[in-house]
Formats: sequence, structure tokens, C-alpha cells
Amino acid sequence: MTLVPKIVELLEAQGVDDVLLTVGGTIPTRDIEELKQLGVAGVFTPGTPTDEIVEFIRDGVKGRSREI
Ligand code: B12
Repeated sequence: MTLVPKIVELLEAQGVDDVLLTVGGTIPTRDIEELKQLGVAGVFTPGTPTDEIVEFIRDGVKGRSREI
């Protein structure tokens, strides 16, 4: 809740609206909904299967010019 609002603010200030913003790590459950409200597409906590993260990112960037 310290870094993400700043990142969102800087992305907005730069006019960047085509980035799939994801967050991972030891994130308190109570913060997850607020992070999503701020514009975070996905929040991944410890134990998330790596395939799930990969699939989420692949789906999220589908149709973009630099598709992975
Ligand atoms: C994917 C990933 C995550 C995912 C893990 C998903 C999961 N299944 O739990 C998420 C987003 C949850 C995550 C969380 C964190 N991570 Co991480 N993570 C990675 C990353 C990008 C890839 C790891 C990987 O998939 N390796 C390939 C597989 C085949 O090997 P593996 O041994 O099975 O990998 C597992 C472990 O690495 C474990 N894991 C991931 N991060 C961490 C951190 C610690 C301290 C521990 C013990 C285990 C662990 O999850 C992986 C998948 O199950 C690495 C960077 C890198 N390039 O290695 C950073 C990395 C390992 N993470 C790091 C850190 C700091 C964290 C967090 C402490 C961040 C935070 N402040 O909350 C937490 C701790 C989570 C924990 N205690 O388990 C650092 C570790 C630095 C260090 N020298 O100790 C790294 C090196 C990134 C970095 N450069 O800063 N992480």
C-alpha cells in the first residue's frame, strides 16, 4: 500500500495505460481488494502455482503488440 499507489500515480502521469500491473509476495489479505481498486490486475501470494501466474499474464497481454 506504499509502493503500488506511487507506481499507479507515475504510470498515469506518464500516460501509460497498456501495462498489465501485477503484484506478488507476502501481501496482507486485507490489502488485496484495495490494490485491485487501485488498478492492479492480479495479486499473487506465496503458494500460487507458477503456471497460474504465467497463464494470467499470457491472458492479460493477449492481442497486444508485444504478445508473449
Ligand atoms: C515467482 C516468484 C515469487 C512468487 C512465488 C509463487 C509461489 N509459488 O509461492 C511470489 C510472487 C509469491 C513471490 C513471493 C516472494 N518473493 Co519471490 N520470486 C519469484 C521469482 C520471480 C521466480 C521464482 C521461480 O519461479 N523459480 C523457478 C522455480 C522452478 O524454482 P523454485 O525454487 O521452485 O521457486 C520457488 C521459490 O523461489 C519460491 N519463492 C519465491 N520467492 C521466494 C522468496 C523467498 C524468500 C523464499 C524462501 C521462497 C520464494 O516460489 C517459487 C515457486 O514456487 C524469483 C526471482 C528469480 N528469478 O528467481 C523471486 C524471488 C525468489 N523472490 C524474492 C522475494 C524477496 C520474495 C518475497 C519475500 C517478496 C515480499 N516482500 O513479499 C516473497 C516471499 C514469499 C515466500 N516466503 O514464499 C527474491 C528473493 C531474494 C532473496 N535473495 O532472498 C527473488 C530472488 C526476487 C528478487 N530478485 O528480489 N515470489
